[in-house]
Amino acid sequence: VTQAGSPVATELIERVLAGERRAVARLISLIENGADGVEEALARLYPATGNAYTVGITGASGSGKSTLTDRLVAAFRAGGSEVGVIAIDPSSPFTGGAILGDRVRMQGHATDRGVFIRSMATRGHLGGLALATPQAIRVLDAAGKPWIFVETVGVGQSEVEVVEATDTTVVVVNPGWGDSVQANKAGLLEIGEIFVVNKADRPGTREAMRDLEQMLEFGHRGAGWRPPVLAAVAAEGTGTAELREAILAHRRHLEEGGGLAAERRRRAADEVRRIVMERAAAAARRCCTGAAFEALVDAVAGRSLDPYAAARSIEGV
Ligand SMILES: Nc1nc2c(ncn2[C@@H]2O[C@H](COP(=O)(O)OP(=O)(O)O)[C@@H](O)[C@H]2O)c(=O)[nH]1
Ligand SMILES: [Mg+2]
Repeated sequence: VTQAGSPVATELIERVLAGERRAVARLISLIENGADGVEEALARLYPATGNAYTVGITGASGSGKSTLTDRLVAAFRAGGSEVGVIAIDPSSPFTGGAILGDRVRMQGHATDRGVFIRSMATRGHLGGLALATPQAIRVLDAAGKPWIFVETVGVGQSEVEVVEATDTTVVVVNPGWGDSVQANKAGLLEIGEIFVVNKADRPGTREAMRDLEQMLEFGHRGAGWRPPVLAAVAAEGTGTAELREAILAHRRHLEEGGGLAAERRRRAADEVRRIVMERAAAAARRCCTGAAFEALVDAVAGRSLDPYAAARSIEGV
């Protein structure tokens, strides 16, 4: 909290809109920390967003997402596009390890002004990743990055929500039966639009591709799009060009069929719903503390009031 009313300076917004790296980094930090004034800042950026195309990259930890993302960044840069990358790391408040790992792996682009790479934790942000990521994406979008990659850390529910908020979702698995089964269990087969069997230098790649194809026969929900299953050796850059082509093809598919606008509208509904639910939950948490609340609990515990009557008596619930 700084000045009353407008903790995020107008100047910072203007610098973000001008594509200034330090301003972009600063605003993402404010989002990450759930700082006051972020909502207002985002409201001012919002009209300048919607131009970026977003790609989510998910899969188990260690499957090669960062390595693959790094190669993709190079491929898109070679195609002339500026690129933004957000690497989500929910565990970083405790370890910081994954952030360092991503930075090291992506440092090939450290001196390229056309690339903005940012690791993001979500400490302090109510609603967590699912609410913070779209905001961070918008900052890069408003700053003029036409391609934005979002790399998740693992395959939990919040990662699924994160990649669901992107235009194209890439799911990375490794050779071997277990990975595809895990991806299936995590709900990734339903949301993936492109599948990559990375570490194809290892045995079992063809089997993994075939298993995936079979599971996808009845697992995918996207109308008119058959998710391709690709092989890659990210460590050597093999398969990157094919992955870029697949991303471009999926984008064309969405744009030509009117699906992109419909998808984004659906996501807008999801996001508003999520914000409303988060607000309601926060309001409920506030109501359930303090002396008046404790008195109600006493009454319920003493059997003079039933729990539903107690809940009804709390204002706003
Ligand atoms: N053998 C092999 N190793 C790879 C390949 N791609 C990435 N790796 C290695 O797998 C490890 C995890 O990679 P990383 O990109 O950090 O995975 P992430 O946790 O999914 O982001 C690193 O040691 C990489 O060097 C690959 O194609 N083949
Ligand atoms: Mg990674």
